[in-house]
Amino acid sequence: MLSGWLANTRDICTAIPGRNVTEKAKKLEKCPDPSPILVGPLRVEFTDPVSLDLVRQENPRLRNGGRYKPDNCLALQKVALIIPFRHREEHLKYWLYYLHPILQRQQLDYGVYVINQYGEDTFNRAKLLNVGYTEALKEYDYDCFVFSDVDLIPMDDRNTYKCFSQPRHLSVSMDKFGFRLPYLQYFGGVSSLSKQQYLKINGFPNNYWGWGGEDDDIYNRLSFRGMTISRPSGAIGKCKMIRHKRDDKNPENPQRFNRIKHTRETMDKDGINSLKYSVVNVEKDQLFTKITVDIGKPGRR
Ligand SMILES: [Mn+2]
Repeated sequence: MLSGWLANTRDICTAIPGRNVTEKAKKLEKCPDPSPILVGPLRVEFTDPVSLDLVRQENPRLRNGGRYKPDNCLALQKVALIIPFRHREEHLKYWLYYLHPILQRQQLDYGVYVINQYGEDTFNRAKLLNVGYTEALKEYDYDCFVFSDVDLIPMDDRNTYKCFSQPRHLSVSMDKFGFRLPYLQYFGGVSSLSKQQYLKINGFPNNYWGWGGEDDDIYNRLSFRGMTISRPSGAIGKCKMIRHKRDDKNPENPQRFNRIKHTRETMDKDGINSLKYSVVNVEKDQLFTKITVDIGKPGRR
């Protein structure tokens, strides 16, 4: 009772007229780490369809563009969530349905960026991730980037979608792989890098067209720059993948085996410093910012 009364008194004091908003914002204390409102293991199923309207209704505190920050404490990190995308509307609905409440409980200052590859040429996941990094930074001073496939949903909200002192692999225990890592160097699915970690490796490769290999190239880059992979435990890192058929325009990349042998020579000239693309459209929804981009198509070599 007494502490409640004191808290109220303090609220009244900070509400003295004349104090401006910036001054009030400075008074916010840092959010506790870990967040005290996490619930742990979650039920994740893809049987009942969800609608964007339902997700909007259930997340009334989101600001336009899929932005959120806690209003009673200062978030520890400013996180941009980057989702490479094309023709996966159904998966995106589930992603938004499950992730928005989780990210809010994790008390992050975050924004969701869906990076939609324009046209029907071969898909290029890593290049879309580079675009997401660039476009998100144009909007806000993000210090952390979480790169997530659209079809992966964490099964425990203690798997915090933030950055760590080493690059983080978050999807360590996928149902698709029997809830284990397929191999020790695996860095696919969901990962996070701070701005500093990302720049240290010149971002991601732009020339992996089609399925596979780009995540191993990213792993090579990190290890060649002396970094190691941070991971949650297998229990906390459990996640579910939405079952789907291979996309038509995302065939296995036959060049990937050769490419990942040469990361050391290619990484300094192919990456964020050589990224070229053009923005075709930007859509701002309550649940996301969707940026449609023309990233070209595979060249020779
Ligand atoms: Mn998939």
